[in-house]
Amino acid sequence: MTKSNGEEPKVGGRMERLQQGVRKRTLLAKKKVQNITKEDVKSYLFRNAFVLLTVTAVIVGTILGFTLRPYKMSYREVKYFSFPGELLMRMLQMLVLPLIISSLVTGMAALDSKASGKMGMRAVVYYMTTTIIAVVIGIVIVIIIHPGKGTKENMHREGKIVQVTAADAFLDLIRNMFPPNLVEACFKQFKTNYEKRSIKVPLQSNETLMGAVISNVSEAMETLTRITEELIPIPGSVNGINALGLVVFSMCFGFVIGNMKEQGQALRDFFDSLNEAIMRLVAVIMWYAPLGILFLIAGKIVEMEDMGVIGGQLAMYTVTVIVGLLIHAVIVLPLLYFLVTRKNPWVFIGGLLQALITALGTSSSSATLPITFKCLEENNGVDKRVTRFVLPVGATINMDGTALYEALAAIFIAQVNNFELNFGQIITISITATAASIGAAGIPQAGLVTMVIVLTSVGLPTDDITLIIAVDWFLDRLRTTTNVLGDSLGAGIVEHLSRHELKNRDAEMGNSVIEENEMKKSYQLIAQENETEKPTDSETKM
Ligand code: 7O9
Repeated sequence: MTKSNGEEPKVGGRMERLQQGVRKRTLLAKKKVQNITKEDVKSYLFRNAFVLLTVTAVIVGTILGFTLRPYKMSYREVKYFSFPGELLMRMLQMLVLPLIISSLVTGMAALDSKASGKMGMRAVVYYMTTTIIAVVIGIVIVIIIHPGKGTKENMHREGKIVQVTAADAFLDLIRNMFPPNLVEACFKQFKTNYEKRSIKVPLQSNETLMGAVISNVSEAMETLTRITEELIPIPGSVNGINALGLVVFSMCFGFVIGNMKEQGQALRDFFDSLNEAIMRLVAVIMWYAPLGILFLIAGKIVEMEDMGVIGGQLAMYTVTVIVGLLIHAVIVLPLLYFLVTRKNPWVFIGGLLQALITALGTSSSSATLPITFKCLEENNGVDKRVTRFVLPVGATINMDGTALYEALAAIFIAQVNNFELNFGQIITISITATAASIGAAGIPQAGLVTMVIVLTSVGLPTDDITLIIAVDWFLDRLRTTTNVLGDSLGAGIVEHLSRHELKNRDAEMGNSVIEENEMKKSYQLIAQENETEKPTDSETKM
């Protein structure tokens, strides 16, 4: 600053007042630090009660599980024991359906087409980037560590594999995007089934008989009577929410009522209110979550098979997956968040702790969705218009952990088979793994099915999936946690990138969530200041 205050009295005065304000706030903060009262500690504990309780639940659950293991409970007893955990799953899943519909409809309706288009583009670019990075990490890690030493003779096998046709799975995915019956879409997915049919090969025309191909009569007779067996695709369905169909419908519906001016107001209010009500129910369920998580984890530990079956290669494979997921979740995603927003990713992740632990306990990112919403909106203050729009879509199509896992598993299976993969095949695996993670929610009975598709794409034996099923339940939990983290950081990043559009929209509508929060904060501050000291002359003039 070269100019003196005297030259620009107006600006200087304003600056001074601003600095005074800042000084006063720092003083206030310092005072607070100096005398931490019992109330302060209490309120801190209360605010963090959920997180503390949840972390305790994980620890207690693990200890309880390992203490009960030696008693060798029967299957029935284990099921009774994990009952409180089962209840948590049911409660969470109960909320998913109304939650995704109401949040997507209001999320879309709250934005004009330009803003939602831009936000959608950003989200999709984020999803693609992180998924591709995840796949690359998976491939690089499995090639470096090389857990499959080229024998599978004495490896434990478990489970059975269904064969699927990639083309039919893909068509099912597209079909599921357009459910013919919305009510049915809430609990069923379309799935192509197969039926064996014996069919006589019909003779096309006289030409065949007389043609050069069939030269004598006996051969012609044989052709006439030949019966072939053919697998015929027939329409069928499996139980489970058709997330893709509901997401597509809700987005279109929200978009339409967003453009309906006054006529759409009733619907907008309805879905807004529905969303609010569901979030209140989530708050209630969150109190039960630690207990449920405790029993989910303890139950799983009691239930799991002896670790004896996990031989050298499978143990190495497990370690490889853990390392890959850790690199993605602890280094890549936080770094990406930092690079884009320039904010501390660990503060953000700290706010998500409960969602991450719930993901670990439930091994389902869709069941965790209600908690993810709550954590992002309340602990991290992410704008509701962003979470409502980005989180359901992320839960449906953005699965970094799954993509990393599928690519890594495919190459592991190639390694145990001594199957040399060339560069082209590795690229094929990356593409199919990415596609599988995006489409998983739309493919009936995904999970193993997508794995089969990835393996078939490069001609690997699908039966070898049975080699890795023994550890899948455990790795699934870690994948799910990575998926939830990816979705949540995505919401933070998209909010940061869309902050200008959101602000502009606020200025138009005057109903901002951010502004509301900021207003509340400044009111609180003013109230505090008034409490602690009487305003000085210079302040009253302001
Ligand atoms: C993992 F948006 C929602 F909430 F409605 C929604 C509902 C259902 C979103 C997704 C789904 C869904 O069916 N998802 C799904 C995910 C279906 C099959 C497989 C998977 C992959 O699951 C992950 C994995 O196994 O790697 C993981 N368990 O993120 O939940």
